[in-house]
Amino acid sequence: PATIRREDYRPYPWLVPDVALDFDLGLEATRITARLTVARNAEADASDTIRLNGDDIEPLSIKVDGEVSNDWHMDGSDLILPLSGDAHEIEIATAIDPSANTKLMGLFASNGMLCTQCEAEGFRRITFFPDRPDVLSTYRVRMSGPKAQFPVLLSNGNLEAQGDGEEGTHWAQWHDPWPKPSYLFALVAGDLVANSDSFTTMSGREVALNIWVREGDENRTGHAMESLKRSMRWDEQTFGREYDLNLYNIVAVSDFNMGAMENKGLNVFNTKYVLADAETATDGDFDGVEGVIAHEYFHNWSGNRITCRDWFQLSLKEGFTVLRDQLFSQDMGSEPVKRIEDVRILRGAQFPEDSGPLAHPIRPDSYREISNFYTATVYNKGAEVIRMMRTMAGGDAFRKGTDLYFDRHDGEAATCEDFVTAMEDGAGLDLTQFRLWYSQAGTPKIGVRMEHRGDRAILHLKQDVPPTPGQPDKAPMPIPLRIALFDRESGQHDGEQLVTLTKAQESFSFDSISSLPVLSINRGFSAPVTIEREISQDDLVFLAAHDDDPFARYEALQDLVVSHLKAAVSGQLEEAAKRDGEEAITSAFASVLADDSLDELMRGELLVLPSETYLAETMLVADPAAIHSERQALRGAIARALESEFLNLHERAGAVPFGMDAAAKGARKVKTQALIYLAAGNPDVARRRAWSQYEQADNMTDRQGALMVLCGLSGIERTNALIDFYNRFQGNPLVIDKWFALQASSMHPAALEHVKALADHQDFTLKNPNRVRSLYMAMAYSPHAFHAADGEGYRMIADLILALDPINPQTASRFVPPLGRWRRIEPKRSALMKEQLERLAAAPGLSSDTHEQVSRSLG
Ligand code: HT7
Ligand code: ZN
Repeated sequence: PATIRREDYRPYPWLVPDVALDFDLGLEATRITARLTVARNAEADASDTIRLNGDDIEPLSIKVDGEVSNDWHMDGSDLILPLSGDAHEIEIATAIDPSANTKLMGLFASNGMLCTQCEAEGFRRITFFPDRPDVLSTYRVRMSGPKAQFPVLLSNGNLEAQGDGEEGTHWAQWHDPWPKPSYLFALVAGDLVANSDSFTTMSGREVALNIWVREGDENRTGHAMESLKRSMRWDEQTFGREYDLNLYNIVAVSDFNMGAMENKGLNVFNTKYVLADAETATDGDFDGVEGVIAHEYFHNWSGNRITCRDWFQLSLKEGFTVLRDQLFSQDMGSEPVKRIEDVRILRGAQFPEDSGPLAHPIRPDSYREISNFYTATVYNKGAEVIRMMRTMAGGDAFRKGTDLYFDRHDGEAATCEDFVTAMEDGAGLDLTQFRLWYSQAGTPKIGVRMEHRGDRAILHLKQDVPPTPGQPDKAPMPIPLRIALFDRESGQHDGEQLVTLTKAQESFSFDSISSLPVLSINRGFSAPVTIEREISQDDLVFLAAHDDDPFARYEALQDLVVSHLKAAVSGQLEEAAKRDGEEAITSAFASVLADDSLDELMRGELLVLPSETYLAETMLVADPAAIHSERQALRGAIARALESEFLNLHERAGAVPFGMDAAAKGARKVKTQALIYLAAGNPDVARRRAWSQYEQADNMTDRQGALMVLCGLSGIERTNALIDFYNRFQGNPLVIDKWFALQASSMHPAALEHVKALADHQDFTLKNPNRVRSLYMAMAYSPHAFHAADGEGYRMIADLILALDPINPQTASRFVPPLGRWRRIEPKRSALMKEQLERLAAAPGLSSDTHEQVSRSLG
């Protein structure tokens, strides 16, 4: 398809106030009749035709105002109808085969049920329609089908009527009173059971809640239901947002391209984000369920009540909703731990995107396939940008801004600019320069130097926003930095301050400071930037021990490790200096292990070494093998020096009985961290301990942690644990996904061979996105296997892309970005990566999704 540009936006010439859809359901054949009332849009240029989007469908019959029309033509896959009057009724019949829909967009079959995914452009695979988010309609949906096969019939809004039909069929009619764009339409038909509950809203309205799953899975929906109720209450209390229907349905499906979808009143979820119990889900999985349930619920206001004018505004709903789900999870659990986790995701996924060929602003200027723009930049950097507004405004003023935004734009298809203006008006901020965060891509690099003169401390800051594709020159952006100046004698500071760097270079002066302070900067990660500070190892050790901002403390420890590993990888570190560095890091880790003031969840976070991907990101050109071996070597050195401490930690944490409270979760976290270190320092001890942790586990967190460690080691324990795990959980697809992923992402020297064998396993299929991701995404993001020196990992990913592309192009195209890093990898591997991209570019019949990513990656 052609490139679509933000600047070309024009309102649609027609309003479509009402839509009536009639579905005659069948797994192999579903017939759809769509009736649209249309009226001229006075705010758009007049047109004597109407363009209705289609994708892979044909009109079976068309009527205009009740009369059969033959006066239509196709323009590509769009249907063009002449319309002369001011208002008309259009009726179009189409037919589709949901069981053949392997793209999982539009109406598709999954496990014997029918369900839809319409965001972003799936509705046009069901019927011809102005499939764009600024056309808002009320929907009435009637569906009928065989009752035995589809006993449950669901759509958006409220159930108006239902009944039995002829020959074992039944029907249901749904009406959604809230005008919505087509991407929020949903339909589900299947043999499902519900976990039902209710919620009373702040104004006293009773909302029926249902989580629909396949029979047998209902006892694993309790956490999702609790998370939903907590989200509903939290959004009332924190953002003043109340739910607006009397029914909230969630359906879990096992074949899904993403995590979940916020369709009005009928969310569709990947089973991964609904089903959880202690035996089959880790603590991380539980957190994932809570976060995604909250995210989709919060979309009811940030996305559904106020939607996007066009897909360039995607971050309007996604960035804001990610921020809202992050704040919710912070409130439900440990705030600093959640913040560290979110920053780790940003650095692991978004920073590499922002520094590579696929970099784009959070509000892109052009695209060919919108599904390629559901990115960490739009979602996670988008959330950081709104978080910065919150930091600058303060919590109360920020709430005034969001209140005004919700008030002013309720029922509209809005823009990022509308959000920023509401923030200016409601929160009292001047965001003139801040708007650059919406238009400029790239992660700003902030140079930091502290100087002491007389009784003043002077903070010198400079910023550099690197060039990105299509944006060679950047203007300075406002960078809000929370800072504190520590007195090195007392280990105290006089209070945190917010400084906002707005120029390319700026200095900030602080009076009555008697000696050079230790600077704590970007506390709480107040800006999504890279800090390049001139700081000694001693000062980092000081901050790692004393900083009262948990994020900054974590950061000091990370910086200590990153700077050491960067030097080690460059090969320029003398033996003595290397030992000094290892000792400083070891003693910082010893303090973390000994610090009684830390809870175990936080201790667990502090013990996580920076990932290989993040380390590579800090280097202009990375050698993945050197990064891997130096990181492992450092881990081994820490582990050998602190072996008894890690053994004690493993023992102490192992004695904590299972529970879902923070203390028990923390114990599980450090237990596996201890094993990870022991595996690097003393594999024999680790193997024995991991095996006994595996065998004795009464929950998935301990079992998976132990299996993960065993997967990276060789020996009979590894084999036995893998066999046991598979047999124990055979038939539970989400757990078998873990079994695939653990092997594919392991540190085992033969990991690549394991992936090859697993691709031929009877349980492997390209038709299920979760299964594909569990094997190949795990491998593509495991630097060890992916970057095998002979290029075999790259070839395997390219082979996968070619095999998957005709089946599910959206999922296939998501495997291109790891290869797209080629410019930042050492020359030999870089050439091998590029070779695979060129092979893909030359492949005939590549989907537009994959083609766009490949050509941008090479461009
Ligand atoms: N808003 C939802 C996006 C989504 C999606 C996009 C493209 C293809 C399939 C999809 N499934 C869901 C998810 C969310 O952000 O909540
Ligand atoms: Zn979302």
